Order: sequence, then C-alpha cells, then structure tokens
Amino acid sequence: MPLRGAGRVAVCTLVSLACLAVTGAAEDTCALTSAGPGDEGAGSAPPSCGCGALKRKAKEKSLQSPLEKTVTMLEEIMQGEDAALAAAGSEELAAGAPNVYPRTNDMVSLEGGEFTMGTDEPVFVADGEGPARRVRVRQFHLDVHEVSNAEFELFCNKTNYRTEAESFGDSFVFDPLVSEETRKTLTQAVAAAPWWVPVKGADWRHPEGPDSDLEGRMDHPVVHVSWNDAVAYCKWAGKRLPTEAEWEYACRSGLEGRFYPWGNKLNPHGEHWMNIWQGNFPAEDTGEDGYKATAPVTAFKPNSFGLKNMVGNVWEWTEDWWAIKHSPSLQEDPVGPETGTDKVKKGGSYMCHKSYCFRYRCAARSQNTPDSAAGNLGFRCASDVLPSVVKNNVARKDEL
Ligand SMILES: [Ca+2]
Ligand SMILES: [Ca+2]
Repeated sequence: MPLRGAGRVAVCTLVSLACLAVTGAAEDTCALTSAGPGDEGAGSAPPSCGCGALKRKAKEKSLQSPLEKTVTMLEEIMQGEDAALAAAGSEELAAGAPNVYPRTNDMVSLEGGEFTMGTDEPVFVADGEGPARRVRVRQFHLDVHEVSNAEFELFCNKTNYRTEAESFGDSFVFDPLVSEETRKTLTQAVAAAPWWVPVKGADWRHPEGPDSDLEGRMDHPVVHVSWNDAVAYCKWAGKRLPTEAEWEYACRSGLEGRFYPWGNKLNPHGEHWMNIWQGNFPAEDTGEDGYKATAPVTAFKPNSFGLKNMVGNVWEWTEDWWAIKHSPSLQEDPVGPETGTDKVKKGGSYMCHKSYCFRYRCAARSQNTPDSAAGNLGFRCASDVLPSVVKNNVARKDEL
C-alpha cells in the first residue's frame, strides 16, 4: 500500500510535534516512548515495526489500575456459573433465531508434551529469543483462530463491555491506513516509529479512526484490544489467555528448531502461507499474499495442529509478563515472571517484513503494556478443559 505523499509530509511534521508533545501534552493519552529493545530507531537495536514502543502514560487517567478495572468489570458481568453458556448466545440459537454473528472459533485439543522453546540462534538477541530450552506443557485447548470482530461484538453486546481504547478515547493506527480527514486531526506520532499515530476515536469498531467501520471485516481479527480487554473476553467465554510456552508449543506444532509452523521456507511451493508485508516497509505493501492489512481469521492453511494464522495477521497477547532472561533448564508449564510492566505478544503481524520486523517466527516475541492497543494486535484464547458450552453443544462447538 503506497504511503500517500501528503501522509509522508504529515508524518515528518508529526515527528517534530512529537518531541514537543512528550513533555507538554498532559492530556494526550498515548505516550511517545523511546524505542524498546529491538525497536526501530534505538541505535544498534534491531529494527521492527515499532509497535513494541506503543505505550500509554499510566498517570494520565485516574482510572482504576488495569487489573482492578478488569476484575471489577468481570464481577459485574460474570453472574453465576452459567454465564459463559448464556453469553455464548445459545438461547437465541436454541430458539431458532438467526445467528447474526458468524462465529469461527472452534478449539483444538493439544495433548501437550516436551518441546524446545526459544532458539540458540536468535535473530533479535535483545528480545530474549534465547536460549533454546526444553519445556513441558500439559494438555490444553486453543482457539483455532484469532478472535474475530464478530465474536468480540457478541461479547460487547452481551456485556456492554467497554474496551480500554474506548475509555481512553484513542488508539494507535498505522499511518497509511488513516484517511485524509482523520489525518487532519493528528497532532503527534510515535517518535521511535513515526508510521504509528495515536488517533482519537480509533477503537475496535473503528480500526482506522472514527470514519472507519467493520463492514466486510466481521471475520477479521479484532484489533485495538488491550491485554486487559483480551483477558476480559477470554473469561467471559470460559477461557483464558495462553501462556507464552503454550502459544509457542502450539505454533511449532511438533517441529523442532524451525522458523515457522511448517518449516524454514518463507513461501513453500511458491505460495504465501501467512499474512505479512511484501514490499518496502513502511512505504509500500504490495499485498502479494492477498492482504494489505488484516486477513480473515480463516485465511491460509492451518498448521499441523489445525491452528490458523499463528504467525502473521495480528500479534497475539499471551498471559506472561515480559522478561528477556530465561532459565536454560527444563521448565514445567512455565508462566513467566510473577510481575512486570509489559505483557508478551507473539506471532508478528501483517506489518512485519524481514527488513524491519522479522518476528513472524515461532521463537520471536515482543511486548506491550497491558493497557496498550494497536491496529495490529489481537489475541486468541486457551482453556484447560473445553468450556461447557462447547462440550455440551457438539454441533455448535464452533460458537466460541
Ligand atoms: Ca499481507
Ligand atoms: Ca496471528
């Protein structure tokens, strides 16, 4: 996708404004941060799409802490042990009402076992990709697909849930996707990655700003959801986020030491097997894989575990706090550090290109604060056991 001329001018202007805004814009809700490990512009640090640098200023809102907010919200919406069943919309389905939500998310049962997590040949050392270490995970279930807009809409409609991007009033959007009208309202960019702009009114229903919508994209992955939003959705669905170890085990799908879920070839048989960036980042995405931004969660081949878009399309939140030091010894169901400032995300996104963000690999990782949201960050859910609504409704087990 060509970066429009006017947009490029605007971005350059925004970079200058950004420096002023860092110290002076107390009311701005999106922080302008220096690049984190592995982010473009950080001296000798490896390049990236810059989305790891997208953070909110914690002091800006007198909201409850993100975790407190999530817990409070869940206490309000989780009413009884049948909440997930009711929330799944099964009453309407049972009554023969037309299902306006084209749900996609079946779950697969992964038997678990021992695998090699991380790599001894890290592409980005600063990201903590190494060392390669043996890890065991127990049997668990994982969504086949990233959570779609349709599924997230059902959740919000059932619970009146308000995402953090909606509460803060803005979110980070990739500049070339912003309309000329919305661009006129921009006042800043992300210093470390000027192609990211905080857009007022951008949220999951309006991925590119207030003049955008989800028409034709209900089967695309929901974006502009924070880690806290993702946790809230998973709990509502009777699920949870996967740990980083579970996510990577699922991504590797039985292969040891490979870049991708299927091996080391970027384009097996000359085909595109994931949604990433083709062309020169960030100037032009030629869309040779069929998609210049998000793709339907059902697109592309599944890996050998039956999971789709583990790499590419949108980054996926995991449960773990971020750390770059890992024990080299055998780990049993590791859950990451007890606390931290950022959460781990995995898999890369449609914005990833080898020249900037070669993170569409199973071992690759990045991070964001739990209240951050962006147009290339989504999630999928895991569970220890199949949620009752799935288990008890085999014919409709793809409803969650
Ligand atoms: Ca693409
Ligand atoms: Ca993905």
